[in-house]
Amino acid sequence: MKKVIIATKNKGKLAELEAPLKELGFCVETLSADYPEIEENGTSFEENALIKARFVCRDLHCIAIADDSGLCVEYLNGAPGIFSARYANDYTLLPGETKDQANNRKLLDIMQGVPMEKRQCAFHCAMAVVFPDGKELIAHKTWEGRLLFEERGKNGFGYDPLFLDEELQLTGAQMEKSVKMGRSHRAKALQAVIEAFRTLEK
Ligand code: ITT
Repeated sequence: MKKVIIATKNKGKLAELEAPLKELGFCVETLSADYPEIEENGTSFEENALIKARFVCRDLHCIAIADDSGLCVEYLNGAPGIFSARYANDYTLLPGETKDQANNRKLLDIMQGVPMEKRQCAFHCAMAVVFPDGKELIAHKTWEGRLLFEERGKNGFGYDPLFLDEELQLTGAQMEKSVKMGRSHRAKALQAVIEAFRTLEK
């Protein structure tokens, strides 16, 4: 069985990647809680995904899979984009507030007064797989939707409560995980790299 390490410290991502990789027959390992932060100094989702996967592959001598993702809002010229995880770093957390909640609060503040017809947005995910022999696979997929005026739903993570899938009329946080994994940027990118992986093995 092929061993793969998921190079993420984000529990939301991990929850979405671990089960499908196991179902595909991989022996999945995760990073320890005290694993060092990897500096994401790339200028694109692809660069950052490769930085993370290369670092972990070289450090732990194992196939590594990493995802760099974020929400791009058209009205904000693509922000927060690659800075999605750190968007509200300039905000002081309210008592009991998580970083994800602060990011959502900042985005709602910045988008205050912008009407629904100008609130198109898309999740992006670049997924990278790096092999100890130097081979690399990368895929970049998106999930289009609209930014709501308030949070809806309790599932998922990050910007999910604000992201409306217009076809289903549900936010990412109102969907069951299995529904999100049938439609999301991450699910599509994972599928693409797995297909490329299978082709490599033939
Ligand atoms: P790792 O680098 O350890 O994987 P991270 O949280 O720093 O964790 P990113 O730099 O890729 O990861 O930032 C992704 C951010 O984009 C994440 O923190 C969420 O806020 C947001 N995001 C990405 N995918 C999402 C999804 O499916 N639903 C909601 N928010 C998402």
